[in-house]
Amino acid sequence: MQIDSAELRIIKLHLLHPFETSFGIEDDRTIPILTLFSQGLEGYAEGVMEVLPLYREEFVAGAVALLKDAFLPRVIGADIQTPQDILDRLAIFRGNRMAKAVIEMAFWDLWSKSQAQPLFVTLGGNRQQIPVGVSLGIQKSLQATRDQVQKHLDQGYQRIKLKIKPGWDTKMVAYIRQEFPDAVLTVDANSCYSLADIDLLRQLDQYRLDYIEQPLAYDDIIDHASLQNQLKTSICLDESILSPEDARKALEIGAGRVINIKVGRVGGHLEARRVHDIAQSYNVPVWCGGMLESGIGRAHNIHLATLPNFSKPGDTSSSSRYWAQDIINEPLETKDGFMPVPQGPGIGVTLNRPYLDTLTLFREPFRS
Ligand code: OSB
Ligand code: MG
Repeated sequence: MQIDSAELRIIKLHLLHPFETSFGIEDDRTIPILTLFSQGLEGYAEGVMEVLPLYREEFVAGAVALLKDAFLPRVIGADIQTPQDILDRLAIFRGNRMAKAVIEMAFWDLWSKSQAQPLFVTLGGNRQQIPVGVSLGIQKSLQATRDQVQKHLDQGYQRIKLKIKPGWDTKMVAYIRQEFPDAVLTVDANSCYSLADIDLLRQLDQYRLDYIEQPLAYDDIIDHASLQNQLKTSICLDESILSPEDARKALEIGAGRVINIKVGRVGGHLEARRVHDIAQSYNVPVWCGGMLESGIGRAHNIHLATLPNFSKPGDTSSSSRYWAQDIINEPLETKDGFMPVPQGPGIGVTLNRPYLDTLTLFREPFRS
């Protein structure tokens, strides 16, 4: 397919509730949204990088500069046959996988639409709905945390992930486990501990957590392997895994027993599927992570999570948990702990353009 043109926007969307993690509090998201145009069809994707490099190194202004000055000019006007062609055209540039993913994912949407197939079919998935959990940010009190857990269990969410940070960890987890003896619970540290915290991390072993997500440094696998050897609870890697090679090396040395796959973090659907396959070859389950996406990124995540080794509930919870109004026309809402997979062509959701325009901070068209 010839990529005729593109449009890059940056939008700002306010979160219904501030989201606190060990690296900070987010009140809104600033999201690059890319549309690729070909033969009257449109493919959409969003960037998952944060405004500042608080999660990994990538950040919105850097990604937008790369997309405008380096990545889009290599794709617009080109004849692209497969998603691999996009990766090949960008391969001379190192890293920056979140920025690359924006183009790669928009192409998957376009490509699936050109075949009149939903994205999950093009990707090779075969589920009509996927199991969903919820990621709860750090709350103001133990009571507020308990109320949030209760509310989301009542809504059917199949796993509750609690964000932790130093001073908000073992006591909180002990309390929540005591209040909810049967819930599937996990914690996510977002890299706020080191091996010097081994005593604290070992205490977490007694709460029957399904896994501990990214306890140690964002760029580490060696210390995670050492920690995994000293814990009963599985470690789940998030930030540390940027590529299929990262996944292979981490699993080879035993740095964890679960992987959180974020399609943006690893550079798009093709690379996400490769991470999925490598994990499967090690008998390691994966689940689909989230980055507080709008409906565009959320729909992409849902399609990806139909692949068979996504065997744990993902962070693909209802759009209405995040936004008073989403930028898409279709609802993306869980029912009884499952998210239905959109059945239309491509990602199966359409843009609410008038609303999108009111959120747009920047907009630039690209032609060959
Ligand atoms: O570590 O999984 C994470 C949000 C922003 C940055 C990092 C993470 C998260 C979440 C939220 O946990 C997942 C979601 O609900 O989209
Ligand atoms: Mg995480």
